[in-house]
Amino acid sequence: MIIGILNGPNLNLLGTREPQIYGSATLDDINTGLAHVAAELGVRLELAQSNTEGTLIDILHGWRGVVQGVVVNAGAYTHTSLALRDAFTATSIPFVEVHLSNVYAREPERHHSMLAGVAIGSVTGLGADGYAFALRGLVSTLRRRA
Ligand code: CA2
Repeated sequence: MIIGILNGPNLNLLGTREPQIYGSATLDDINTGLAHVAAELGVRLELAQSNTEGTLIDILHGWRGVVQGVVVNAGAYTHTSLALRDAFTATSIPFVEVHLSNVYAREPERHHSMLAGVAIGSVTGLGADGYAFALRGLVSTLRRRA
């Protein structure tokens, strides 16, 4: 099984600013942790990050028939991008949404997710650990469905 890990805008800068909101782990740290979990679960990972909405959509299109599921932190596009939601539904790739911060404890404009309604589930507010929880939950859901 191959799982895509998709990160959106500004997440390439993790660990450099606002550690009180996003923690001190860099995206590389998160991906290294995920590689250990993937090895334990016996799955392979495809890693991608982009600051551009269209590129995130192109990445998803390219993953059709390649990955069996996606863990996504779409950053601020979570709250705005109908196009990204359409890309998930158009590709039929099952996914789990993850957020480092508890978006529901933040500004109202972060309370709505364009993706949550078509996701398997969401993990929010558990910091970098949330990615590992999302990966475990995604893989176990896909295996149960198979
Ligand atoms: O909590 C999350 O994971 C978010 O997806 C992060 C997004 C934010 O727009 C969402 O509402 C919640 C922002 C990512 C910004 O990343 C930074 C990285 C380094 C320094 C500052 C911000």
